[in-house]
Amino acid sequence: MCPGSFDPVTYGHLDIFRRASALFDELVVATGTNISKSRLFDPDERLEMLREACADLPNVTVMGFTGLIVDFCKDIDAHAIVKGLRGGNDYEYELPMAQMNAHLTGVETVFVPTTASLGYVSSSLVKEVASLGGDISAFVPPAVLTRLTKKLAERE
Ligand code: COD
Repeated sequence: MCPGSFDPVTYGHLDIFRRASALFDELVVATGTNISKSRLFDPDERLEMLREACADLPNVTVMGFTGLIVDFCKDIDAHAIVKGLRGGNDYEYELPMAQMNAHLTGVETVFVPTTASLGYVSSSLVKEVASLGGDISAFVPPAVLTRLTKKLAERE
């Protein structure tokens, strides 16, 4: 399973889903809540955007989860967690989580390196650039761009 906040999903995430879906028979993309980050989209909106974005990946299922990631893995019988790595900061952040999750249930974490041209893309930067009027059409699918533009306009 490939977990994240996906607030919103970007082409960086989608690149990881596409490549992970080629490595495994089945991939569950799961949107959860990162308690240390503030959210723009609610869980249902993030699910809808993910489902639209993954529609052309036949072995990918999109789900939401709450609570511990390892418990969700048990519930759906997932034996590996897939995470994208953009660089050293991601590694420093992800390594202890991978080790904690392995300690808790033995589930393995597989790290997939970002595609170089997408290594600077993050949901946070996309939201910041969009909120200040910048063009983010290169970083998110058109349906996400539409929702993000609407959401930011509602907030003004
Ligand atoms: N290229 C490649 N990978 C990328 C890119 C990119 N451009 N952008 C993001 N990624 C990767 C990230 O490195 C991450 O692996 C993944 O995509 C998701 O990113 P985000 O930012 O959407 O998601 P996070 O990091 O906020 O999600 C965190 C979780 C919700 C997965 C985490 O908080 C969690 O597991 N929560 C459940 C509670 C739990 O079990 N806690 C204990 C953990 S030990």
